[in-house]
Amino acid sequence: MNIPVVENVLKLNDEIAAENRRTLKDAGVVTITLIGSPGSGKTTLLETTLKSLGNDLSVGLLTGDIATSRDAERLAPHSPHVAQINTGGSCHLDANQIKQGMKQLPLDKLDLLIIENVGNLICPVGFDLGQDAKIGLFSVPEGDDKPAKHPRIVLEASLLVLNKIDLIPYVSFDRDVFYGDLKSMREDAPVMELSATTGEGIDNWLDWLRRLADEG
Ligand SMILES: Nc1nc2c(ncn2[C@@H]2O[C@H](COP(=O)(O)OP(=O)(O)OP(=O)(O)O)[C@@H](O)[C@H]2O)c(=O)[nH]1
Ligand SMILES: [Mg+2]
Ligand SMILES: [Zn+2]
Repeated sequence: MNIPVVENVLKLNDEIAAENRRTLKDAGVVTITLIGSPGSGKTTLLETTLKSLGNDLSVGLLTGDIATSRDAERLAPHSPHVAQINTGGSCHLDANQIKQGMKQLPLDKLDLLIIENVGNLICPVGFDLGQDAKIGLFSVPEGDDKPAKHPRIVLEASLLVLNKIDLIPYVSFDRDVFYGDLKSMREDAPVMELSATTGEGIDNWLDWLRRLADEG
């Protein structure tokens, strides 16, 4: 019996991701992917970002979820260029979904494309989408041990964000543990603390985004 076996799903994904990367580069769009656990504050950070950026940059957004368009509905008041991708059960976005999502957006009008991945700190890290930078989002109530438990995002992210710092007085979160683990894995790990709801630290984040968009 000759049973076909797809040996490397990631290989096909990588080919489409490379195609996405070329298309985005040709259109002059810098692309980032936001990766973090469910509820870590990805959409809230994007709401605050869009409100604070004003007309500085033209931003397109693709939001990934297993079901519902709720994240896209939250972002639509702040940008005309928003599309939701429903993965239909899959726990991460793949490059082909991004390729389809990109068709919904006017790439020639965008400076920056932000992809909110499905809330999940594990397999989204392994699926290249064609982005220029991955951002790993941790948040205070998840606990100070999350970098140690998720080394791959720590090693691969262009930037790590610690969100919800307004909650530090109320939960047991030890910065020494958080930073100790991070630095033992990656001495020069780029980390930024902020609160997407109070706005503390948001200026650093906006500067980082603007610099990235300029370089692209
Ligand atoms: N106190 C506090 N709450 C926050 C902060 N950022 C987000 N939240 C709250 O955290 C909850 C989840 O936020 P979302 O932005 O929906 O999280 P998400 O990562 O997009 O979630 P999924 O898309 O479901 O994975 C909401 O109740 C937010 O108001 C923050 O900086 N401080
Ligand atoms: Mg969200
Ligand atoms: Zn997955």
